[in-house]
Amino acid sequence: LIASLEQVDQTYIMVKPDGVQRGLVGEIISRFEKKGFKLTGLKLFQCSKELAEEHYKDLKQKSFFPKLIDYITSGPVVCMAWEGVGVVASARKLIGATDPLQAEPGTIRGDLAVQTGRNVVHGSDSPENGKREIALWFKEGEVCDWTPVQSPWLR
Ligand code: RTP
Repeated sequence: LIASLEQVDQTYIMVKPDGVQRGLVGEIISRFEKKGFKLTGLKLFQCSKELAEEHYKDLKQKSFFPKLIDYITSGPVVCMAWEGVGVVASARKLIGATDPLQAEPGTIRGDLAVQTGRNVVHGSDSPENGKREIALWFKEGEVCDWTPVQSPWLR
């Protein structure tokens, strides 16, 4: 009916171990669903130290890196791939600032988190990193491309 002229992107969203432990998985998934994005990958997963280090390799020199790796590997995470127009930037807005103290109310971190080191969710920071991170966290065949039967207004 209506073809979108905008670029469709993919982003990697992850509920971090604190989000899983606190029972926030459904709430977090719900925010992306309600916004109008399409879920293309989803799994509960205990990640290795090696995978966490690869994911956060750009932060290797930071003083908080060892603490970050301990945090991310401390329990299962929920890995998600989401698709949609402008999904990378839009997801970052829904998530809110890295430091929950700076995150606006209405954002996931603004509503649900208190500390930077326990900020419940991750979202890719560029379309390139979205693709890279989805390939890193999901095996071939785990990401599912499907066509919604309704709602040409959103997708
Ligand atoms: P994310 O990758 O998790 O979506 O976070 P981000 O882009 O908002 O933030 P980034 O600077 O890439 O940092 C990645 C994660 O590292 C932890 N962190 N701890 N000072 C600290 O203790 C500190 N700074 C960052 C956070 O969990 C942050 O989300």
